[in-house]
Amino acid sequence: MENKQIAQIFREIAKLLELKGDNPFKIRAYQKAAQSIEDLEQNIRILAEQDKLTQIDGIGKDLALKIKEILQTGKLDYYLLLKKEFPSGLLEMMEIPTLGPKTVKKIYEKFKIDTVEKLKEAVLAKKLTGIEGIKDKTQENILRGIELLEQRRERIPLYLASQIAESFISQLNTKEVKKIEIAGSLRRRKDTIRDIDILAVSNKPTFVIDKFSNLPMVKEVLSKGEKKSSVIENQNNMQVDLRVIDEKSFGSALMYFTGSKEFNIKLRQLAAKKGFKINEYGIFKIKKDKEEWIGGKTEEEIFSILKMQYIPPQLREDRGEIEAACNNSLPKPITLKDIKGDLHIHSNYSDGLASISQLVSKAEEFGYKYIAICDHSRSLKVARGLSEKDVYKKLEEIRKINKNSKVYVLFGAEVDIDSDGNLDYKDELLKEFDIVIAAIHTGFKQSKEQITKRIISACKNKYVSIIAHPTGKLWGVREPYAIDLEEILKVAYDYKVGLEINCYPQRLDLNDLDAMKAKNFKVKLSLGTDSHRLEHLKSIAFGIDVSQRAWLEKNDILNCMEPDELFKWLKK
Ligand code: DGT
Ligand code: CA
Repeated sequence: MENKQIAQIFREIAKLLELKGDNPFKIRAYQKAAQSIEDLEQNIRILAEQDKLTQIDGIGKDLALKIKEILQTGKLDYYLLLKKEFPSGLLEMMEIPTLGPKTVKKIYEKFKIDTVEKLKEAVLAKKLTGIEGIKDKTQENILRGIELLEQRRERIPLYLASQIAESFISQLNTKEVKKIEIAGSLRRRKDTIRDIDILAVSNKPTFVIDKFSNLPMVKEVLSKGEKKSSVIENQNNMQVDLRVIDEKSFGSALMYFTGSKEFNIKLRQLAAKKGFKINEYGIFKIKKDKEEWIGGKTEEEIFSILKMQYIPPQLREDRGEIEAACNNSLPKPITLKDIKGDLHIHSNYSDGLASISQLVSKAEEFGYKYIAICDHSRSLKVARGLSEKDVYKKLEEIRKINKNSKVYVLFGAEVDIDSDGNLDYKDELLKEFDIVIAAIHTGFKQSKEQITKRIISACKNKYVSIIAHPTGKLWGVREPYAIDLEEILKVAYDYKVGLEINCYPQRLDLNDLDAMKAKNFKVKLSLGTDSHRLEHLKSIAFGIDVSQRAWLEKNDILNCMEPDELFKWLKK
């Protein structure tokens, strides 16, 4: 937790310095330090005690002192003073994706607007006029940005909700608690989560409920009874519910609160047809004038009484899984063991931080047989896209590494599709790569027809193997751009192009439903973490979640192929 708090303070300092119009290098230093601290796998307090803070990437003497001050006193004077210079609402206004710090400052100085709510009112009333740089179009953009921010408050992405849930569970998992499990959409591994549902078994329910309601990360208690409590946590203002359940009913409660609601309704109907009743307390046999409790301790027991296969939580959406479970034909879910490699990684040749050999060592830990290093192409200057010359330099290094590496490195590129549908490298260069993934990084506002056409023309290039993050969605920052997925899937099938399930936690793109569509069009899916740091490789787990929810099996996924098979497929 301390790592997170310190990272958050540094992030806010960076924002406040931006508001002040301070030195960009200083701002960048705070952002970089925040990221490094967030990615640390060790507790920062331990590093501080060993006097090793300056070994962290981006932490110099000054920042090390500031970290020590926070660890020793719980606060940072520099930050508190900086905060006093501006109303607190301005920081929140800066969270609006379309709004830069300069505009926030101008709006504040001219209109005294200092909260997101006041800003929304002003934009809706078209009152935000007379500022240089704010035109009608910008007002529309601000409104769209506010809507994105509101959505961001409503549903939280899976990775953040998981982190929050884990921190609750780790603090509650004491000797008084016999069992504790996550339920709800988080257990189903949906890509966004509204609230977190936790179930526990304990002989001391009041003790557990009290402990939960008083945890340090609880900002507000919404309600508190003997066996149930609802709170708001302080990191993302998420609601977290805890219910203490009788052991005898734990399976049925877990099933009920895992949902989905649609799944529950359908299963209840099926049970009724077979002469049973199910609810959160158990499964009951219906007899003439009474009902008899016959089970509910585990979910397995309930499925078995209903004579059906166990349905993994990821599938419980009423998309045909109940029927399949009755016919013994559920898909066989893939696991990390089935993944033979990661097909979308950035190295320090472009905007990644790790070198190719560091990435290879990390890939060994995952048991991978191959990885594809797909750095950005020429035109994407913000991401340090590679010139032709650098491409060849990279090829040389990869050849050397492959001479004695357990993990085979595929020489790859993430090639930009420009606004007319042309690729950023010429065919003569594209043919050199083992794997080319093509992606859109600009012109998001084009019409559905235009964007679809761009992607289709990339599919038709014979060197393109995969379309990366096909809808461009970036949680809280950008809505998906409009595409005609079915048209793209038809062409992708004809030209033997795979579509990516980008596993980057803010993306998850394609999502479950779109990946399911791809499967129905017999188009292969490719799991890529889009890693820019070593720590990102573990995001493959989120791609596995999407695959499971999409009913994918091993032969639908490119990275479940053995190396030889994959190389053959890539040659088309
Ligand atoms: P969300 O919106 O991300 O929190 O999604 P869930 O699925 O976690 O929904 P939530 O938290 O409202 O409820 C948790 C589970 O409780 C839900 O998946 C199924 C069950 N549940 C809630 N309301 C009902 C209901 O009215 N009928 C039935 N059968 N089940 C319900
Ligand atoms: Ca929920």
